Amino acid sequence: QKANIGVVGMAVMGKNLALNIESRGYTVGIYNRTSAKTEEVMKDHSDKKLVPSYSVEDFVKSLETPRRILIMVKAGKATDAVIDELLPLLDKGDVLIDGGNTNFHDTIARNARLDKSGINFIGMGVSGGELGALHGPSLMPGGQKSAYDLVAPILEKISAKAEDGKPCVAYIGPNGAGHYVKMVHNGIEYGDEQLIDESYDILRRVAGIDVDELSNIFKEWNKGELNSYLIDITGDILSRKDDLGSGKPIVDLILDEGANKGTGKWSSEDALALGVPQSVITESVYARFISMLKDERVAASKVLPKPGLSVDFDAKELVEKVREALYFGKVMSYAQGFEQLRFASEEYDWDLKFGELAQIWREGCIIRAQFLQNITDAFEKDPKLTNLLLDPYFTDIAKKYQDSAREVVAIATKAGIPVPTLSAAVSYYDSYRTEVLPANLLQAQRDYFGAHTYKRVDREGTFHYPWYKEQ
Ligand code: NBP
Repeated sequence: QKANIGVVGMAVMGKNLALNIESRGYTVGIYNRTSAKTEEVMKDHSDKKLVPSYSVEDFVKSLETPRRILIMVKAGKATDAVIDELLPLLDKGDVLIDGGNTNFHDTIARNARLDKSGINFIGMGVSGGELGALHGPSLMPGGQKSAYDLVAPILEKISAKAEDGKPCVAYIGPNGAGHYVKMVHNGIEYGDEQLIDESYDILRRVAGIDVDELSNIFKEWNKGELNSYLIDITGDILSRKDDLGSGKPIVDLILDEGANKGTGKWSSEDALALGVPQSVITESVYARFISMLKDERVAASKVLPKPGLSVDFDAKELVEKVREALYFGKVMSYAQGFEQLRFASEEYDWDLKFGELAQIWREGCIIRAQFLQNITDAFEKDPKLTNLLLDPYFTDIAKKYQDSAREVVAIATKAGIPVPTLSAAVSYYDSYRTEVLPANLLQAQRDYFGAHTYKRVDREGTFHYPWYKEQ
């Protein structure tokens, strides 16, 4: 019997996705460059409908046509190596799916290149880590719509299901759209994490709340409007003690150097390329970068003076204010993320369905959260909504929580606790709601030193001021 679909790459993600697909009643062909990995999978899962191959030729022969092949290898050169090996063996109409964390520019180029040979290429964002891959990830596939239709039944079965039973997968758009949306998802994930980390830092270092109590606070927050996977795991993390036996909270023994694999940075890079403000996510990328300068920070901590201001607050009230500030920050971050998606949809001609994107993030992925439903609702009410903040639900959050956000940023700033994303959120809100920004002075400066010209508020046209003429 031929396999219904093949998976290349038997590292953790490929193996778990293959097992997930098999568990939904499909026969799955599997292949890995290093045969030992395939053998190991077969040894551990001999009872499953898996068809192992130990050469690319046999793998391609093992699949029913049109062939559907999911590539789950390290993004970059490995993906190209796999495509180059497969390509001569494929037929027109076959579908390749790249489920790696691939840069969307690469996906656009691969889609165009393969399209010339009649091979369909889907770039698919996969979120939810290894457990998501096994039990139900959130999937963001982009490429030829006809190719998506060939794989949709499988993807719908293996994806996570939201509370209303809807699968967390949808056709995102042509060529690189799926990987782009996954990239912005990851950027939003960076923002969410940093906003939570700053909230923890303020409550711990300014309010002096201990780790056990902080765990309870996050668990409590998770019962309300902040309900989300990341708040949930934060409550759990803060309750955990050293697994090596010191009795200390594990968080106190983990080195404060925030690593990254690049997707948050890509998201910021493209926001810059598109000219769209995305300061909360970008500050979260910078926060990781500055955390990596551990030796410099340790040295500077001994030299650079602390602030000399006193801070006045009620600890109990501060907890609630930080909760409100965190939610405010999250709303600003998503407003920026969706604005970036709107700009990208226009620039790359993708026709993204914003409400649907929030819908498929409701389960399976790292940013899954109750409040995504509010985003879906907002775009369902008004598919042309320019900024989430203009939807009444989000305008109301801003109205209710902006003062807490301001106070928390002020307290943290006075106390010398860095709050790059919370303060970026407040600044973004204030910039976005300001009718006249000081860009009038900026335009004057540019015109002064570079004759760059400016527009006037009272008449049409382009003007240059005689700056060097005495008045
Ligand atoms: P890795 O990213 O660690 O990649 C290992 C796989 O790539 C192995 O199967 C390896 O084969 C194969 N490979 C390499 Br490396 N170079 C190759 C080449 N030149 N030709 C053929 N195969 C090659 O695996 P992973 O952690 O399972 O992730 C797979 C993809 O999924 C990545 O793009 C990752 O970014 C993405 N992703 C990961 C997560 C997660 O939570 N880990 C979540 C979402 C997406 P070998 O055994 O022969 O070395």
